[in-house]
Amino acid sequence: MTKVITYGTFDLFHEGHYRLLQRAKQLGDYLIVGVTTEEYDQTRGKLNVVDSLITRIENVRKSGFADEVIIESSEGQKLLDIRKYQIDIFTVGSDWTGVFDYLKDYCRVVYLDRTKNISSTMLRSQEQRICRIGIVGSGRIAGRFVPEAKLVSGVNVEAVFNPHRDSAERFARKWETDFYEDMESFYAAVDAVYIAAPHETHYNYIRSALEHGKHVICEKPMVLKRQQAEELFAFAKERSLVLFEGVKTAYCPGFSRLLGIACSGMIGSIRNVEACFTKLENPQSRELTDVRYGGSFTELGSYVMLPIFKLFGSQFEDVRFDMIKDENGIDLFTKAHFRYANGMGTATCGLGVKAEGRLMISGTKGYIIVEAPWWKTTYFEVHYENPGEVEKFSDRFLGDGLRYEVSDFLSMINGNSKSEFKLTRGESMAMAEVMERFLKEDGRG
Ligand code: C2G
Repeated sequence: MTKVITYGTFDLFHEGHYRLLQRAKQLGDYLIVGVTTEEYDQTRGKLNVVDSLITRIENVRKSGFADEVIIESSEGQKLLDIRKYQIDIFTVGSDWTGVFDYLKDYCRVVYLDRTKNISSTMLRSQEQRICRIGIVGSGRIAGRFVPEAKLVSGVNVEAVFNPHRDSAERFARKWETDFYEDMESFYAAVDAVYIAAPHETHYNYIRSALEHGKHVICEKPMVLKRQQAEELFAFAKERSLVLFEGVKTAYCPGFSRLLGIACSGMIGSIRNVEACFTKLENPQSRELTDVRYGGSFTELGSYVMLPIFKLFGSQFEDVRFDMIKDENGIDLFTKAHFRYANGMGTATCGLGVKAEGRLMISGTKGYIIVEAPWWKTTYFEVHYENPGEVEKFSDRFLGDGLRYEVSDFLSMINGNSKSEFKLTRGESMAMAEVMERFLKEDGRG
């Protein structure tokens, strides 16, 4: 008897799950299905799981393919199960290709093609929509989005769009999605879009996506003019569509906790915030060759402005810029000095000068120091006048961190806008205004 095993969350049971189990069963005579517990999903960073474990087990049973259902509650259990149940074949969808090759020493490993077009669940009780997300752009950032979105239950990365067909086709083949070079057919296939295209194309893509009734999450900087941000947010609101700016730090749990502690009064009244983020880029990169939209501040400014706006608000009294430029006039190292009624902020970023990537929040009773990579907030310390008195905090930041914004995007699409506070429209508009003032002062306005 050939024994087969597979594992999954099987949340919002849909045809992708059904077809996986159907083909898994065909691989042998006896199929064991491991269903993940809530705790294990938490540990491995699978977000937005809607159904309870019991419901998910029931839905697997109802499919009729499982001879036995077990629960998967920890990392490493797969190997134990393969020995315990004397498994001949381990199988899982092809979105995991390579990840479980280590099991080849113990049984055959088969990756079954994942099902591409998932639009709704097969739940007898109610029709749950699976949010079909399309990606605009097929570059480096788009590539980071797919594996992260896969770990958010209830979304399916359906398609990629790029006017350059070969780039879209290559991306689609790698990430097992559909691809489109034509905008209309792309929009027809999705419910929401993630825009990961060059900065200067964002406005037009957001506008057209909203006109087609699609929710939008756009990479930072969303737009480079305040008026554009105001117009797009108003248009989205008018159409009851979600539009938000993807500054991933804003959505990660550790950063939310940091803000909570900073505003709790532990360090007194906040008077100074200094954020620094540098990343030495290849001088031939787009960021360091595009004299119109390139440079450090358009690339990294959103990150280093974020903590200042979150802690002081976006109604700054004044902002001044200092920058180091290369021979083409591209800013290699830029500081934005913000003046508030009762405080000051310094946002420092650089693609051509290396500095310590640190976030420091200074108050009247103490200060908080967050070492690099503070933008993936995992650890920070609260210090006081007494150097011996230090409080330490740590949090998890899973994978590339985009899953948190995808999870909040989905929950906002599903109507609970509790995530709106993480990066408000007002803050995004203020960021667009600062970008606009920077470009104007830099003679690129
Ligand atoms: N699947 C598929 N097509 C989809 C979606 C999912 O074939 N459109 C497959 C997945 O590849 C997986 C199974 O269906 O083999 C269950 O998918 P999920 O519930 O999303 O589980 P997953 O997070 O992929 O976890 O230890 C758990 C395993 O790592 C699988």
